[in-house]
Amino acid sequence: SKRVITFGTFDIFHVGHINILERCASLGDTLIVGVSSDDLNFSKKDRYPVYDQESRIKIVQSLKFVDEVFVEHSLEKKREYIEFFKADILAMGDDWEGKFDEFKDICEVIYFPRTPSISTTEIIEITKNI
Ligand code: C2G
Repeated sequence: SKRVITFGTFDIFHVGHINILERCASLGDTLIVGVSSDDLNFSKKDRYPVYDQESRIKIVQSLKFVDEVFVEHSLEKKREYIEFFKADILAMGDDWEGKFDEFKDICEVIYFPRTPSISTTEIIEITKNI
């Protein structure tokens, strides 16, 4: 049975997030999702997510095609997470194309095309101007 792992912030959850998680789930039998912590986001983007990690985790956990959820505390721990959760496949959106190829020695690495014209950043920009 195949185990798939993916990572993301999943802030202001939208259909692009559903699409990628659905595609990830279709690759195997078990889908494990690393939801990035509030602090990881702050260190990466210099702002906290709109929804805190507890809420983002609750949303992702409640999806029928997601089996396990954990907090991703550091980008540098990806290899540890893949090994700890015994993932056979790492799948991500293609905004990360090539970025995780270094893990091809321990799992299959797959990039899916992003859902066009929807993003958390765009939702924030649009709602600012209402
Ligand atoms: N995504 C997508 N289509 C969109 C928007 C997002 O397919 N229109 C995908 C991204 O490619 C990613 C996942 O949804 O695979 C989560 O996206 P983000 O929440 O933006 O995650 P990110 O901040 O890139 O966090 O370790 C990596 C980080 O945790 C990734």
